[in-house]
Amino acid sequence: MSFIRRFKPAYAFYNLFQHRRLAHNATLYQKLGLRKSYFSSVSSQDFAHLPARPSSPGPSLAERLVGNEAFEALPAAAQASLLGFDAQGFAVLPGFFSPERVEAINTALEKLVATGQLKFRYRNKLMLAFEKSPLIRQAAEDPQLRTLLTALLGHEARLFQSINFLSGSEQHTHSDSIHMSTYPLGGLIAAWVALEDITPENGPLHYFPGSHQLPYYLNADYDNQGSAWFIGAKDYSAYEDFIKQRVADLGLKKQVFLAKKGDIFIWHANLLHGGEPQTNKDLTRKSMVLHYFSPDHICYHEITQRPALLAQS
Ligand SMILES: O=C(O)CCC(=O)C(=O)O
Repeated sequence: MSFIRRFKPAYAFYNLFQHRRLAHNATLYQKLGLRKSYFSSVSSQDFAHLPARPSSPGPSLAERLVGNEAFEALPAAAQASLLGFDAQGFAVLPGFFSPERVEAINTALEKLVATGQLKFRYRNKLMLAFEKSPLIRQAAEDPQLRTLLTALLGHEARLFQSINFLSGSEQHTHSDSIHMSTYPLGGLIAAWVALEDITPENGPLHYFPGSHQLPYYLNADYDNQGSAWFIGAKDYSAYEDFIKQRVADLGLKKQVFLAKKGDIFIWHANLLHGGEPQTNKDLTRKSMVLHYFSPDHICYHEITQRPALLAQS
């Protein structure tokens, strides 16, 4: 990584002009007695002296779900999957979005791409489509979905980011917590929506059931903490190699999600997951990942040690 991209004050300078989108963290810093400005660099190192988790766990998952209208309206299979979230680190909601809704999302997205309003970044990612399409925002903020995510998270689930794919992500196994971390840990949840049927050829999502119970592997775990002035110098591949080795050492068993159009796969902040290779490049792999943060948590990007900017409303 280039010298300037590692230089923390360069990020802080940019963030100086982002007060509206960063002020939420400043309030939480104050509560924790951290001497930090809203624009300052932040990473897990800043919280090393604090307890990793809240002392009182709150109501159980079953207490948060059962009796909840959004939960009671679901078929038994989806309910059972949600009730297994704490143990498995994921849940599946089969056919949660209707074919019509999925088609409307695909059409809105195609238009955004065709008109140049949305461009591919980081190879094949279409970021933050919901900021440009009210229809996609409505889907991402679907009240029933958000209620369920809030119950799983145990905190309000507020939409932070969306990523649309038209081809397989082919991302190596990782936990979202290396990219989007929180203090206390675990204040993030993701929903992955199949926008078409997914087959073994078009790069399905993979995941490791129960892996969310592993430690949160952060910068210090692969020796990438950097210094007061610079973020860590290691390439992202060093993190991927570290995770690959953990998966092998622990003998974790991978599963692949062959989704049907409209299915939703929800994952925990620390579930190891990624995208399988797309073996048939003639196919599309349409999907949308939605990340939600709890506003009660400090949200930041661990690798780049930047505070997370709230989505535009
Ligand atoms: O959609 C995929 O293949 C994986 C996406 C992913 O890993 C992520 O967004 O964190």
